[in-house]
Amino acid sequence: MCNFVLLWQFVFLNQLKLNFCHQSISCSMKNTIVPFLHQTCRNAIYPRSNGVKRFTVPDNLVNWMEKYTEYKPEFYESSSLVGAPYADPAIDDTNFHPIWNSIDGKIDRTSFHGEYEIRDKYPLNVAGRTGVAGRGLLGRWGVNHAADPIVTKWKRSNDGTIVKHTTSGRNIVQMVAIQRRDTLEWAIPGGMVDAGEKATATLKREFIEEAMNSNKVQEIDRFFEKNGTEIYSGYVDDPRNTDNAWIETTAFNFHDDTGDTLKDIKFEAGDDAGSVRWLDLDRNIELYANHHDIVSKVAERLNAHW
Ligand code: RP5
Repeated sequence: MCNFVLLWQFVFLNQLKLNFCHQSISCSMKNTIVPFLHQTCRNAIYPRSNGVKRFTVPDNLVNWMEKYTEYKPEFYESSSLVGAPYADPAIDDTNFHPIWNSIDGKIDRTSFHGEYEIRDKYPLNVAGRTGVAGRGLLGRWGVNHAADPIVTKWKRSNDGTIVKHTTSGRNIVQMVAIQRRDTLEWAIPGGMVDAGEKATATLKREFIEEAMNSNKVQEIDRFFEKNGTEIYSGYVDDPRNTDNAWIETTAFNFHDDTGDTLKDIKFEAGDDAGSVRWLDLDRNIELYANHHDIVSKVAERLNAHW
């Protein structure tokens, strides 16, 4: 099954490369491809960096294959990473011997987009230039794996009937969204995969930590076990990405079709979340990073309003 999914992804991504080669970033000698142009991690001040300005990267120079001789991005690495248990050592640390593009002990350094290049010791972002070198706020050099649980139910009126959208006539689906404390944007309640952890375990752990504050854990455990469907695995256009460190996620949809399982669960903002709420899905919602594109796949899967 797993091999089948990987084969399908390979065929699908290569098909995208053929169909949308003007938009996709086929980075190189190595066989990496991200089927969209990253935006959020370009041409701005790097988050929480005290003003580190990203080097300007025009659309046509995102691709590493394009020559950009003037390109001299600032190197930035947050001091919060020094000695942090979730972080790699500095790239020059004599005890640091990463095995790139591999499962390196407990750390998954593989990319969903194929083999990435290592240039002068540094892994190169699979989606191209970002305007900042180093790893910024991200703990791992290269791929930083995350997991995103998209918990959904149908919007219902007080008498229990499903609410349809007045224009599209389709059922409205709602997801549990959190408001991130760092950017105040609404987001999927996802988080980073810990060393040695499976992404499927991260989905549940992060959802409980961020949206439930640990109530009704057993109910959510059972719900997650029975209802998960993978809807996306790949690059996240996260504002923290750099030339040498980036986020890739595995996103699952957990849908409560009858609404019975989730109705008794009280959602409460945990750890990194300022607030939590049911959010109606619609193409006009604004979400963190490229979560908008990721949740659009849920609406499509459920044939819901978008
Ligand atoms: C996004 O950041 C991922 O999609 C995931 O939702 C999140 C993980 O980072 P933290 O919430 O742990 O900061 O790129």
